[in-house]
Amino acid sequence: ERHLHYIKCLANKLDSPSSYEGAVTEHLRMSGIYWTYTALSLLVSPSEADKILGVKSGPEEVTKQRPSIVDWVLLCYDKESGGFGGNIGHDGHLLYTLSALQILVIAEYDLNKLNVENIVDFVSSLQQDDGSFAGDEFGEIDTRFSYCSLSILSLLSSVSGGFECIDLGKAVEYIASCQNLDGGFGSMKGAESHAGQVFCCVGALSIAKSLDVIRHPDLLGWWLAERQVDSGGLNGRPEKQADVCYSWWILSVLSIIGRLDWISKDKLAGFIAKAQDPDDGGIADRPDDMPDIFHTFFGISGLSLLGKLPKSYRTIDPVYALPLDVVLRCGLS
Ligand code: GRG
Repeated sequence: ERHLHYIKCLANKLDSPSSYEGAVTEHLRMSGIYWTYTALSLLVSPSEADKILGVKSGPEEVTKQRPSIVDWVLLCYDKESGGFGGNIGHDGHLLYTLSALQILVIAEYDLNKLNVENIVDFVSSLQQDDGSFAGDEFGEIDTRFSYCSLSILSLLSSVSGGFECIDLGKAVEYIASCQNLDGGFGSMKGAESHAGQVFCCVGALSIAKSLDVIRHPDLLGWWLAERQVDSGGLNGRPEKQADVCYSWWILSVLSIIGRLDWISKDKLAGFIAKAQDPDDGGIADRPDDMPDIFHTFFGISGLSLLGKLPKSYRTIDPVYALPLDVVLRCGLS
């Protein structure tokens, strides 16, 4: 109930042009909406989530102030690049193209109505000779973008040629080359292992049906399990502070590689519970900090993977970070 209250209040604040929350998240509004919508989708029924946020055509008082979420997402399409931007008028980027598609598939939007060919061209134009992906025309390379590309193409596969437009073998080879001797994966070849990047690499390999290229899955599982610290929380790399968001980045991978029992689930659930705001709802990065929607989403998703939410709630898919029923409806598993 309290998290629902938090999400409703946040949605209203984002509508206010003078709110602090609105100003600091302006550039990544698309992902903010994906986190909000998905978190809400795990707490209430699809129709209630759509009604609360005004996803299709909101309650009258909401539509008067702003377009429905679906219309807003479509307004963020950047014809020039072929991808979606983080806000209206922003350049297309893989990060926001994925968030846009995630919102649209939860909302059951007809993907045939999109400019699918141009989105697919946008993704394939960003693949480099070594199989890696840049996030946009400015060329930053990161395994986050390998994940985004494969997830986008997979979500679009019912209305496109799937992975035909890229060199999938090279994409897999590049991701495999980012695995380190400690078992983890980094943001690029030779970069330090980081739990967020491990999610991107293992998630992408799972989408590519290539989990078999992971060398020493037990070592990877050990590195991930070592991230649990005394408080019960998980950190993203050795000697760093625990943060609720790693509940998602790490649990998703442990779930994908079938080693969810390698950490203490009760201790982690206790850490997430302590990071809740007892008055206003929402979840922070760690106990006694201010809640925000990023940590609220990943905290709720972590609890879902831990099986700590009531049985009647929708569960989250560890690969696509979408409600499982949405992934199944899209024909993906
Ligand atoms: C669909 C869920 C989903 C994701 C899309 C964008 C993306 C793909 C994945 C991001 C993965 C990632 C790199 C997550 C880590 C985010 C984070 C908390 C980074 C903080 O890094 P540092 O170095 O923090 O500031 P530490 O914890 O190492 O001190």
